[in-house]
Amino acid sequence: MATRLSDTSHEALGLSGDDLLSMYRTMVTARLCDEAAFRLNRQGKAPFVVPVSGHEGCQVGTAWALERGRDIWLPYYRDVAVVLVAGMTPKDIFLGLFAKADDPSSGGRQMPSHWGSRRLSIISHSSPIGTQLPHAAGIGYAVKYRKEDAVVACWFGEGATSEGDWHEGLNFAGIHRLPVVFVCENNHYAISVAQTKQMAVENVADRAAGYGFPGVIMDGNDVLACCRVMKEAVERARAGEGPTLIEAKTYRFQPHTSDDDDRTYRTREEVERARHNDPLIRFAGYLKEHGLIDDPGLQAVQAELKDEIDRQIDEAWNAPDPDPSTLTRHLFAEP
Ligand SMILES: Cc1ncc(C[n+]2csc(CCOP(=O)(O)OP(=O)(O)O)c2C)c(N)n1
Ligand SMILES: [Mg+2]
Repeated sequence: MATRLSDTSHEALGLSGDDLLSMYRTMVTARLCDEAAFRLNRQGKAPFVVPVSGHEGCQVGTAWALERGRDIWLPYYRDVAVVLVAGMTPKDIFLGLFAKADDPSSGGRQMPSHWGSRRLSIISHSSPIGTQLPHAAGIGYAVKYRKEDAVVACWFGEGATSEGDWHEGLNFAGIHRLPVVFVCENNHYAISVAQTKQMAVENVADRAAGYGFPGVIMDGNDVLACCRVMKEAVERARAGEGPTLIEAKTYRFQPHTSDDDDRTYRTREEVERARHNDPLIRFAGYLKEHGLIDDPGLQAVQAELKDEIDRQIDEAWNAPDPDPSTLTRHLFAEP
């Protein structure tokens, strides 16, 4: 597909030029974290990497519509850019990757990419796919019951929508008109299983009708389109009008994880074609078109962020490991 500029204007979304540059920087940060994590994996320093590359547009676009300190975030393992918007730093991400004592998600106990932070209202998820959906519905129920001022957002892949948990979560949210936004990042694969082998419908969003609330499809590589759709869904939730299911059509550029060989189930030509629709390149085009940055400016952002991320990675690498005497903490009652 040809590179195409966003047809959603930032002015219409209430976003300033500075907001756009921050969004772009967050997307670049996520991409650079991926590249660094893969390098560290090949050096034997990072055991298991879950890449984000390709999903930065839909992750930053949707997460940007939430408010830190007010809303509740239930990301899944691929959501590096979502947790950056929620307030995690690259250092936090690499503390988790290296299983260090100060890993905010679990003190080095969970697998990498199982994000969690009480301080940032990020709810930790389990490895079984789709378990965060009933959690999101339950938290949405609590928010509504206690008349709290929060919207709950829950991200997942299209593969998760084959799980019973997914359907139960949406059904419950629809019945009780809960303030939850369900965000599907549809990259058309669940590891090696193509979408056509996962479901007999073309759009995940069509399934929302079965639960009595709207489903919206969006171009997941257009960060501003994602932001617009998410803002509308968040407003609906805040106004007490119930949940929305939104579906971002996107693509992952890397294998499923550092343990996957994607050459066994998709052609290099397919991946190359998808790269022509890279959300970073498209957003850079939008920024240039609006006079917010030029090519040297883009290169400077890239270089500055790379230095900063490398510095934070060094800090994370040199941080202390968990104390072995705490091995059984959170598992057994302690005297
Ligand atoms: C219940 C369950 N079944 C299988 C797995 C193995 N598994 C891990 S990730 C994954 C693919 C999920 O695909 P999708 O939801 O589309 O997200 P994506 O990784 O494509 O972003 C699978 C099958 C699992 N973790 N849990
Ligand atoms: Mg998928």
